[in-house]
Amino acid sequence: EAIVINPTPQSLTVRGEGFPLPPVVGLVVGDGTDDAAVREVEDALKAADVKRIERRNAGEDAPDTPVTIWVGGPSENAASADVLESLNAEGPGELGDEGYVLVSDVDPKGDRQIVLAGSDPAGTFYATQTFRQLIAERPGRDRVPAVEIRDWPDMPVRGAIEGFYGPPWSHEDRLSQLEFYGEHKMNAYIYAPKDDPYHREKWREPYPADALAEIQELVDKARNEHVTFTFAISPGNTICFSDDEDFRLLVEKAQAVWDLGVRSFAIFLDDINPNLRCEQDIEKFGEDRNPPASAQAYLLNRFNREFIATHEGAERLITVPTEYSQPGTSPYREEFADRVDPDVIVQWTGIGVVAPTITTEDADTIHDIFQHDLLIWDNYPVNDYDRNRLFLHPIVGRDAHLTEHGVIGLTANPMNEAEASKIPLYTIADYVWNSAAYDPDTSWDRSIEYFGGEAADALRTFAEQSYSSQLNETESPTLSRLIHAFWEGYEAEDFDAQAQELLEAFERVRNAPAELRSELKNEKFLEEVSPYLDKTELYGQAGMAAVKMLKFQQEERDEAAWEQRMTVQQLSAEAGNIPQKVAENVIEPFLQQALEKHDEWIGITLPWTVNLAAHKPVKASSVEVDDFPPELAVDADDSTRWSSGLTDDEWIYVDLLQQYPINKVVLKWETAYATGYKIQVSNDAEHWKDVYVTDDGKGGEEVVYFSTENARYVRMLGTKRATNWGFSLYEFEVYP
Ligand code: LTM
Repeated sequence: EAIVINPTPQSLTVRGEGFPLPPVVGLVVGDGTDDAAVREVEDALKAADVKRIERRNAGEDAPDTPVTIWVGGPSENAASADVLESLNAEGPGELGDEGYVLVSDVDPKGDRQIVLAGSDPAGTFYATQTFRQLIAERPGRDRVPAVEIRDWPDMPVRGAIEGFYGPPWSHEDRLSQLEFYGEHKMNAYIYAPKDDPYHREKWREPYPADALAEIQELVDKARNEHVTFTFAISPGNTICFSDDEDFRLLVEKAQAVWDLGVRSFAIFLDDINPNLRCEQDIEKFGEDRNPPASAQAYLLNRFNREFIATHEGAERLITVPTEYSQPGTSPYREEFADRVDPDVIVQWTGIGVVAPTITTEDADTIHDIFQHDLLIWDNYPVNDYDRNRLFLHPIVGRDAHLTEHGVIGLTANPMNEAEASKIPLYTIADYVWNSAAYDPDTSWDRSIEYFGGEAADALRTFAEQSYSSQLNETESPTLSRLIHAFWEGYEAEDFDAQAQELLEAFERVRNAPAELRSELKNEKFLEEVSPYLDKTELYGQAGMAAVKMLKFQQEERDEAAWEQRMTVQQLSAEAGNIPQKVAENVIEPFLQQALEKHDEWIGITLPWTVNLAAHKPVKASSVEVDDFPPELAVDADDSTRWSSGLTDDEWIYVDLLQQYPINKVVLKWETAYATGYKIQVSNDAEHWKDVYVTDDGKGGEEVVYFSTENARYVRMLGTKRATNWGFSLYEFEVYP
């Protein structure tokens, strides 16, 4: 049984067979041993079914137990050094900050010893996290392996930044995240939710008492997990940078959380209008090379000197400049670099807001420009810019040696879905701790096993349907591969094996949601991803029907194939009503292609007198009068009508429920309405293509022809109004 530890340790040597964990275990702690570390060991032992822990302080007689655990490095527990020596192992002295040694073995006297010794308390805490994973129940393992682990982090700052737009995480989400970070040796959490009003718009206002009470709890939790809680504030849109009163309010806000135990602060300047607004700033900085950068630097330095420097124990100030993602230099960046105090840490997203890759060359370039320590603000797996997607693949595309190029760490900006974020965050914890050993595929497999437990297979199938992003092109890796093989076989008229494999894969997709709902012990996750589960199930079922349809077709069982076809169409339409995206560009195109193959087989040529839009789902940008909903434009009744709103971009679109080759639209409408309009088509209701554009609308009954397009959605868009009345469309007809 392989030893699985996340993040992957820098060095792990197996020293022997190991030994079973007995019901009674001795624990020796020093006066200075980290409390959180001791608590972790005790919890881990209880979880591993140890019935009694005999605890002693260093200096007392060692407990006479079959296995003894020594917790604390040289600065915490002097006794552990002797035990390490008896086990012929070096101490953690050379390993640097947060490093640790974990040795479990039998000493020359035959005593079974386990030493968890950090180079500092955080290191000891991490040793206990590794120990917890080492003894966690695993099939095929009932022993504590005899190992020597010498471990340390690559990146000094490792963690997450709650820096997204949209619904902030709940208090419970945050507490659970902090625990997760501690377990996976991440040491940073930056509190910066864009839609916490007190963080941005209402930055001047103090937090209400209940919010402060929650922050207090988070700060305490973070401390227990060896996570630095950074309190961030984003005043850039409304602050007068040189104003004393504004500065006083900023300090007051910081002081309120300092009093709760916060020791790390960030002032963020991203996504703001950088132009100076107040007269005082214009007068003070207006003549500088780059006034916005100059004003921002003034504020940052003032806070750095008057707050950070005067508060003993405060960490280095963190900021993100307004130009955080651009490729090269600029007057803003140069001014910012020159003026901001050198000890301020500058966050940077990589090149691009969501950077597909972050290379050592990129880091060199940006470090040369900013001349400050860089902390990556990694916009993966954040999904605030695409709220109907999940990003669940492992982190990829970040170079293994960024710390040699001006980077001191990485904080990942996660999804609004906190629990789901843990799947990629697990791999991020792995990458930031031991970048050179990081392997995305194995890290992801471990993440799925860890998160999924007994439902890991179902979770893998589900997560594979949210696997692509700007960092990773491959969506649904298993299905994509099997679909490709299936079509190859289909064209060669020999696809029995491929069809069977694909059918089974779709069956797994169909079953995964129900399995997760019954077996995964994570209600919060199930709630977060509920619509994705629904859609996955529908797509799995539809995929199965599509494969069967083509098999029946091959067997010339026409009626059976037709029945499956109806199922495909029905399920695909149902799935299409769920806006969340699942297996984007994989399952739906497969279904459409399968339908087309069936069309070809049965020789469907659509009668071109059939109005495909009649009674199909329809949407419109607005309904001016309640009695005139868009359905009335597709009800095949020329006397009833949809009535639009009064803007210059009124659209109405119809979903044909599957792709058809279309080339004609008929509009029956008020002559007096729009003189300009366009007809557009789409297959996903997101990316639209113009097929007809005019500035010369006639009104009445207008017949519009265009070259044949395969499309599922068709819309018309009023662009130029003839009157200031609402727009009345009696009928919107679409023909093949
Ligand atoms: O990335 C930065 C520095 N700022 C914002 C984030 O708040 C936001 O979450 C991401 C992703 O949309 N993009 C940004 O520009």
